[in-house]
Amino acid sequence: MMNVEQYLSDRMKEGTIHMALLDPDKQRPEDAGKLAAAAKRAGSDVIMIGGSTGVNSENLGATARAIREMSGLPSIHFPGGPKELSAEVDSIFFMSLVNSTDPLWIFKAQAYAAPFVKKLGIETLSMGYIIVEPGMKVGEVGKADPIKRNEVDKAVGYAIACEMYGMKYVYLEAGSGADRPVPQEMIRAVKDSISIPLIVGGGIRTPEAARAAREAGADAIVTGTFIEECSDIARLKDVVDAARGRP
Ligand code: 1GP
Repeated sequence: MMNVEQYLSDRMKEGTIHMALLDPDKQRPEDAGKLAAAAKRAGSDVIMIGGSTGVNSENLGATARAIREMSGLPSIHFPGGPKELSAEVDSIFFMSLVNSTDPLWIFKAQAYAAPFVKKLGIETLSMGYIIVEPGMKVGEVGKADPIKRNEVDKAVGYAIACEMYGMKYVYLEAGSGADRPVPQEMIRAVKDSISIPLIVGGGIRTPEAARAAREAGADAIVTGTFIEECSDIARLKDVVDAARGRP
Protein backbone atom coordinates (compact mmCIF):
# COMPACT_ATOMS: atom_id res chain seq x y z
CA MET A 1 0.00 0.00 0.00
CA MET A 2 1.12 3.50 -0.82
CA ASN A 3 2.60 5.61 1.98
CA VAL A 4 1.21 9.04 1.13
CA GLU A 5 3.36 10.95 3.63
CA GLN A 6 6.50 9.53 2.04
CA TYR A 7 5.14 10.21 -1.45
CA LEU A 8 4.41 13.86 -0.58
CA SER A 9 7.79 14.31 1.01
CA ASP A 10 9.57 12.85 -2.04
CA ARG A 11 7.59 15.09 -4.38
CA MET A 12 8.14 18.20 -2.26
CA LYS A 13 11.90 17.62 -2.39
CA GLU A 14 11.63 18.42 -6.10
CA GLY A 15 9.66 21.62 -5.52
CA THR A 16 6.17 22.90 -4.82
CA ILE A 17 3.45 20.37 -5.55
CA HIS A 18 -0.08 20.82 -6.83
CA MET A 19 -3.11 19.31 -5.12
CA ALA A 20 -6.43 19.11 -6.98
CA LEU A 21 -9.44 19.23 -4.70
CA LEU A 22 -12.65 17.49 -5.76
CA ASP A 23 -15.92 17.66 -3.84
CA PRO A 24 -17.95 14.41 -3.97
CA ASP A 25 -21.14 16.47 -3.60
CA LYS A 26 -20.50 18.44 -6.80
CA GLN A 27 -20.42 15.74 -9.49
CA ARG A 28 -20.98 12.04 -10.10
CA PRO A 29 -18.09 9.74 -9.16
CA GLU A 30 -17.20 8.97 -12.78
CA ASP A 31 -17.05 12.68 -13.57
CA ALA A 32 -14.77 13.19 -10.56
CA GLY A 33 -12.63 10.38 -12.01
CA LYS A 34 -12.47 12.22 -15.35
CA LEU A 35 -11.49 15.48 -13.63
CA ALA A 36 -8.79 13.66 -11.67
CA ALA A 37 -7.44 12.12 -14.89
CA ALA A 38 -7.36 15.58 -16.48
CA ALA A 39 -5.57 16.98 -13.41
CA LYS A 40 -3.01 14.21 -13.67
CA ARG A 41 -2.41 14.98 -17.35
CA ALA A 42 -1.96 18.63 -16.38
CA GLY A 43 0.74 17.59 -13.89
CA SER A 44 -1.13 17.46 -10.58
CA ASP A 45 0.58 15.41 -7.86
CA VAL A 46 -2.29 14.32 -5.63
CA ILE A 47 -6.07 14.49 -5.35
CA MET A 48 -7.78 15.86 -2.25
CA ILE A 49 -11.37 14.73 -1.76
CA GLY A 50 -13.80 16.71 0.37
CA GLY A 51 -16.27 19.52 0.90
CA SER A 52 -17.95 21.44 3.70
CA THR A 53 -21.45 20.04 3.17
CA GLY A 54 -23.23 17.15 1.44
CA VAL A 55 -20.43 14.58 1.71
CA ASN A 56 -21.27 11.15 3.12
CA SER A 57 -19.38 7.87 3.32
CA GLU A 58 -21.16 6.62 0.22
CA ASN A 59 -20.40 9.45 -2.23
CA LEU A 60 -16.92 9.77 -0.69
CA GLY A 61 -16.14 6.07 -1.22
CA ALA A 62 -17.52 5.96 -4.76
CA THR A 63 -15.62 9.14 -5.68
CA ALA A 64 -12.35 7.88 -4.18
CA ARG A 65 -12.67 4.58 -6.06
CA ALA A 66 -13.35 6.32 -9.40
CA ILE A 67 -10.41 8.68 -8.84
CA ARG A 68 -8.06 5.78 -8.10
CA GLU A 69 -9.22 3.74 -11.08
CA MET A 70 -9.29 6.60 -13.57
CA SER A 71 -6.25 8.68 -12.55
CA GLY A 72 -3.97 6.42 -10.52
CA LEU A 73 -3.08 9.42 -8.35
CA PRO A 74 -3.00 9.02 -4.55
CA SER A 75 -5.90 10.54 -2.65
CA ILE A 76 -6.20 12.46 0.61
CA HIS A 77 -9.59 12.71 2.27
CA PHE A 78 -10.17 16.30 3.37
CA PRO A 79 -13.01 15.75 5.83
CA GLY A 80 -15.90 18.13 6.37
CA GLY A 81 -17.02 16.34 9.52
CA PRO A 82 -16.46 13.24 11.66
CA LYS A 83 -19.16 11.01 10.17
CA GLU A 84 -17.98 10.68 6.57
CA LEU A 85 -15.29 8.04 6.37
CA SER A 86 -14.20 5.53 3.78
CA ALA A 87 -11.45 2.95 3.45
CA GLU A 88 -11.34 3.71 -0.30
CA VAL A 89 -9.10 6.75 0.27
CA ASP A 90 -5.31 6.38 0.50
CA SER A 91 -5.00 8.77 3.45
CA ILE A 92 -6.88 11.35 5.49
CA PHE A 93 -5.97 14.81 6.72
CA PHE A 94 -6.46 14.28 10.44
CA MET A 95 -7.01 17.94 10.97
CA SER A 96 -7.83 20.51 13.60
CA LEU A 97 -9.40 23.84 12.67
CA VAL A 98 -7.11 25.56 15.11
CA ASN A 99 -8.74 29.01 14.98
CA SER A 100 -12.29 27.74 15.39
CA THR A 101 -14.34 29.16 18.27
CA ASP A 102 -16.05 25.79 18.70
CA PRO A 103 -14.23 22.92 20.44
CA LEU A 104 -16.10 20.55 18.13
CA TRP A 105 -13.84 21.52 15.22
CA ILE A 106 -10.68 21.76 17.30
CA PHE A 107 -10.71 18.36 18.98
CA LYS A 108 -14.16 16.84 19.67
CA ALA A 109 -14.98 15.71 16.13
CA GLN A 110 -11.50 14.18 15.98
CA ALA A 111 -12.03 12.26 19.22
CA TYR A 112 -15.30 10.93 17.84
CA ALA A 113 -13.76 9.85 14.53
CA ALA A 114 -10.37 8.55 15.70
CA PRO A 115 -11.43 5.01 16.69
CA PHE A 116 -13.16 4.54 13.33
CA VAL A 117 -10.20 5.90 11.39
CA LYS A 118 -7.98 3.48 13.30
CA LYS A 119 -10.27 0.54 12.68
CA LEU A 120 -10.37 1.26 8.94
CA GLY A 121 -6.57 1.49 8.92
CA ILE A 122 -6.45 4.78 6.99
CA GLU A 123 -3.08 6.56 6.91
CA THR A 124 -3.41 9.77 8.93
CA LEU A 125 -1.70 13.03 7.94
CA SER A 126 -2.04 15.34 10.93
CA MET A 127 -2.65 18.89 9.88
CA GLY A 128 -3.28 22.27 11.48
CA TYR A 129 -5.93 24.11 9.50
CA ILE A 130 -5.78 27.90 9.77
CA ILE A 131 -8.59 29.97 8.30
CA VAL A 132 -7.66 33.36 6.88
CA GLU A 133 -10.32 35.88 5.85
CA PRO A 134 -12.59 35.84 3.94
CA GLY A 135 -12.85 32.19 5.06
CA MET A 136 -15.98 31.56 3.00
CA LYS A 137 -18.21 28.54 3.69
CA VAL A 138 -15.66 26.55 5.66
CA GLY A 139 -15.08 29.58 7.89
CA GLU A 140 -18.81 29.74 8.62
CA VAL A 141 -19.43 26.03 9.06
CA GLY A 142 -16.28 25.67 11.15
CA LYS A 143 -17.17 28.73 13.27
CA ALA A 144 -13.73 30.18 12.61
CA ASP A 145 -12.45 33.42 14.00
CA PRO A 146 -10.64 34.13 10.71
CA ILE A 147 -7.15 35.63 10.77
CA LYS A 148 -7.31 39.08 9.20
CA ARG A 149 -5.23 39.57 6.10
CA ASN A 150 -2.88 41.96 7.92
CA GLU A 151 -2.53 39.79 11.05
CA VAL A 152 0.64 38.09 9.89
CA ASP A 153 2.04 37.57 13.41
CA LYS A 154 -1.14 35.84 14.48
CA ALA A 155 -0.91 33.40 11.56
CA VAL A 156 2.74 32.77 12.47
CA GLY A 157 1.80 32.05 16.09
CA TYR A 158 -0.83 29.51 15.09
CA ALA A 159 1.55 27.84 12.64
CA ILE A 160 4.39 27.52 15.17
CA ALA A 161 1.93 26.11 17.72
CA CYS A 162 0.82 23.49 15.15
CA GLU A 163 4.42 22.42 14.62
CA MET A 164 5.06 22.31 18.38
CA TYR A 165 2.02 20.04 18.76
CA GLY A 166 3.70 17.63 16.34
CA MET A 167 1.37 18.19 13.42
CA LYS A 168 2.89 17.17 10.10
CA TYR A 169 1.42 19.93 7.92
CA VAL A 170 0.09 23.47 8.21
CA TYR A 171 -2.67 24.61 5.84
CA LEU A 172 -3.36 28.32 5.28
CA GLU A 173 -6.91 28.51 3.92
CA ALA A 174 -8.65 31.60 2.50
CA GLY A 175 -11.77 29.52 1.79
CA SER A 176 -13.07 27.92 -1.37
CA GLY A 177 -14.10 30.56 -3.92
CA ALA A 178 -12.37 33.39 -2.00
CA ASP A 179 -12.04 36.58 -4.02
CA ARG A 180 -8.46 37.01 -2.76
CA PRO A 181 -6.00 34.21 -1.91
CA VAL A 182 -3.87 34.25 1.27
CA PRO A 183 -1.51 37.27 1.02
CA GLN A 184 2.06 36.60 -0.07
CA GLU A 185 3.56 38.27 3.05
CA MET A 186 1.59 35.91 5.28
CA ILE A 187 2.67 32.83 3.32
CA ARG A 188 6.28 33.99 3.45
CA ALA A 189 6.28 34.75 7.18
CA VAL A 190 4.63 31.44 8.06
CA LYS A 191 6.99 29.49 5.79
CA ASP A 192 10.00 31.16 7.44
CA SER A 193 8.77 30.26 10.91
CA ILE A 194 8.12 26.50 10.55
CA SER A 195 10.00 23.52 9.19
CA ILE A 196 6.96 21.34 8.36
CA PRO A 197 5.38 21.60 4.89
CA LEU A 198 3.03 24.51 4.23
CA ILE A 199 -0.14 24.00 2.19
CA VAL A 200 -1.94 27.04 0.76
CA GLY A 201 -5.40 27.22 -0.82
CA GLY A 202 -8.54 29.20 -1.42
CA GLY A 203 -9.21 31.53 -4.35
CA ILE A 204 -6.28 30.38 -6.52
CA ARG A 205 -7.50 30.12 -10.12
CA THR A 206 -4.93 31.90 -12.28
CA PRO A 207 -1.27 31.16 -13.11
CA GLU A 208 -0.36 34.50 -11.47
CA ALA A 209 -2.00 33.57 -8.15
CA ALA A 210 -0.43 30.10 -8.21
CA ARG A 211 3.00 31.55 -8.96
CA ALA A 212 2.63 34.15 -6.18
CA ALA A 213 1.87 31.42 -3.62
CA ARG A 214 4.81 29.31 -4.79
CA GLU A 215 7.24 32.21 -4.80
CA ALA A 216 6.16 33.11 -1.27
CA GLY A 217 7.15 29.61 -0.16
CA ALA A 218 4.11 27.31 -0.33
CA ASP A 219 5.11 23.64 -0.44
CA ALA A 220 1.72 22.61 -1.79
CA ILE A 221 -0.90 24.63 -3.64
CA VAL A 222 -4.54 23.55 -3.64
CA THR A 223 -7.06 24.43 -6.31
CA GLY A 224 -10.67 23.28 -6.11
CA THR A 225 -13.15 25.53 -7.90
CA PHE A 226 -10.82 26.06 -10.83
CA ILE A 227 -10.40 22.30 -11.46
CA GLU A 228 -14.14 21.77 -11.34
CA GLU A 229 -14.89 24.63 -13.70
CA CYS A 230 -12.04 24.42 -16.18
CA SER A 231 -12.73 22.21 -19.15
CA ASP A 232 -9.69 23.44 -21.08
CA ILE A 233 -6.70 21.19 -20.37
CA ALA A 234 -4.22 23.81 -21.63
CA ARG A 235 -5.50 26.40 -19.12
CA LEU A 236 -5.45 23.78 -16.41
CA LYS A 237 -1.85 22.98 -17.25
CA ASP A 238 -0.91 26.68 -17.09
CA VAL A 239 -2.14 26.92 -13.50
CA VAL A 240 -0.61 23.60 -12.44
CA ASP A 241 2.73 24.49 -14.09
CA ALA A 242 2.73 27.89 -12.34
CA ALA A 243 2.02 26.18 -9.01
CA ARG A 244 4.83 23.69 -9.49
CA GLY A 245 7.27 26.06 -11.16
CA ARG A 246 8.13 23.38 -13.68
CA PRO A 247 6.29 21.57 -16.50
C1 1GP B 1 -10.69 24.94 -0.36
O1 1GP B 1 -8.51 25.79 -0.53
C2 1GP B 1 -9.44 24.99 -1.14
O2 1GP B 1 -10.49 24.23 0.79
C3 1GP B 1 -9.70 25.33 -2.55
O3 1GP B 1 -10.28 26.60 -2.76
O4 1GP B 1 -12.07 26.22 -4.46
O5 1GP B 1 -11.05 28.48 -4.17
O6 1GP B 1 -9.74 26.63 -5.20
P1 1GP B 1 -10.81 27.01 -4.23
